[in-house]
Amino acid sequence: MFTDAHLMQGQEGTAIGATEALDAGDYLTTTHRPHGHILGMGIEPKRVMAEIGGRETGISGGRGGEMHMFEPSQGIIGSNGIVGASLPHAAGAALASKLDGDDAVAIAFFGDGASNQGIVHETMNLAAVWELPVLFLVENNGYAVTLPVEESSGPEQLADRAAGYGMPGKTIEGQDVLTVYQEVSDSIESIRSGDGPQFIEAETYRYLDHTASLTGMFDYRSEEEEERWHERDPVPNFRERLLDADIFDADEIESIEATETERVEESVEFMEESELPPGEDAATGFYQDEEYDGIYQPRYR
Ligand SMILES: Cc1ncc(C[n+]2csc(CCOP(=O)(O)OP(=O)(O)O)c2C)c(N)n1
Ligand SMILES: [Mg+2]
Repeated sequence: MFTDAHLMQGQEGTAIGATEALDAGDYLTTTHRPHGHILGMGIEPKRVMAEIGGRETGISGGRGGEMHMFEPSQGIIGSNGIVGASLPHAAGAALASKLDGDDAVAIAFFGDGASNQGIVHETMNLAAVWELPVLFLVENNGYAVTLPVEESSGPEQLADRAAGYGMPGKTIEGQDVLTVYQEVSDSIESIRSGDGPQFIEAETYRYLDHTASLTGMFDYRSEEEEERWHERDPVPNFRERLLDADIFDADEIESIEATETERVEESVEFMEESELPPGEDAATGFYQDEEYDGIYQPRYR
């Protein structure tokens, strides 16, 4: 068995910059395109790869696939196949944090397409009214499957909507990991201090098609547009910045890249060698059981 995947190459700057700005104890909810966020939270690549492959060694025991990846002990309360559902889940975590009096912040990732869902507006409004400690971060990659954001959304910038919810909003360059880290850190600091929710629009781009199985099936983006966004590719641009600032030399960068490539290859091998969950155990972990203690922990780990 091999499930399809919503790949996120091109969006690394936003995923890594934003997750790096979170503290231990904070919460994260994400979308159908979650790999960067989950890896950014420190989950081992082999557990993510195994989940994509439906293996028992995956982050959700192979029962969820990429759209149901959870690790509550590390604040990950889920990737999600329902477009827009990451927002109410994050707001719920933020409400719990506020009621408990801890200083945790929740971050909800969502897409430009999701930003037009009814539940998104309802959640942002209520979060503002209740002054919840939550950051709404829309990854505006320009498209919902093939629909351009200009044809789905009214405002010039999605962040312009923040004023209508009664919260601060800003549009940032999502392709530069350091900018994202700085901007998200600033917002989180303000949210943690009790200033209420904020809205960030990160401008980004996905280099591949909506899902792996849809590769090349639709012609909706010009070569010129794709080239323009490749010039803003977060990975080589960050490599250049590290070299320019003498943080690493070329040999060190090469060695880091070789190590990481090997980690990815080992993750694929790990997935291929791992077992599928046993059929008789297929429903385990789906429902609350007697051992439920408020924090859901699958029994099959
Ligand atoms: C409520 C709902 N409607 C429709 C879909 C089908 N669907 C899955 S992803 C997607 C596009 C989402 O676009 P966007 O929010 O911009 O995220 P991106 O794929 O660009 O990361 C759609 C329409 C769904 N999963 N859930
Ligand atoms: Mg999109």
